[in-house]
Amino acid sequence: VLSESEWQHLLKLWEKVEVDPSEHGKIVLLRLFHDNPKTLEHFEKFKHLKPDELKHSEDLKKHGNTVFTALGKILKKKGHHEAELKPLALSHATKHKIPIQFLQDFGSAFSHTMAEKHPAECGADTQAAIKKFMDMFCHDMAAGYKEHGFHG
Ligand code: BLA
Repeated sequence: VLSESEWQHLLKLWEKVEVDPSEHGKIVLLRLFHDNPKTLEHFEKFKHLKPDELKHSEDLKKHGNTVFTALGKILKKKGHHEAELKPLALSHATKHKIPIQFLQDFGSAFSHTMAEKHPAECGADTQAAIKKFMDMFCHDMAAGYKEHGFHG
């Protein structure tokens, strides 16, 4: 459970992210694909692209926007995100089949990117809050996965 001050740190950071969610999403996803190349294999539309094509893909920006819009909606619920997570757990368990480990890898890529891009908004307190938030997200997604019989 996050404290009110931890949520405030995250919401303050998110004001920076919201200026350009597709660019933030793209950078985090490129980092995820670099850190764990297995994650890229789950994307029919990206896995055949050459590194340079991926880097300049408009479609990756579009997906980055999808991811970061969803993440922002979840974050703003400050833990009361059941309604937002339900469809996400369903699609990720039954359609995309994304192991929980990959969600954790996304969390690391997200945290590292934020620390690099927004150092002023990303002190030790905020980094700890990001970790708590992503742990909560992964935990709740895993619970949703189990309901659909996916033990990713
Ligand atoms: C699609 N992922 C989606 C969609 C949303 C998210 C809203 C479209 C709607 C849907 O299919 O449910 C949301 N994706 C997220 C969020 C995160 C994220 C909130 O990455 C991060 C916390 N999904 C993952 C991870 C991978 C992933 C880690 O969470 C990759 C390893 C894959 N998401 C993935 C794929 C699709 C998708 C393959 C379908 C993409 C497409 O073909 O359009």
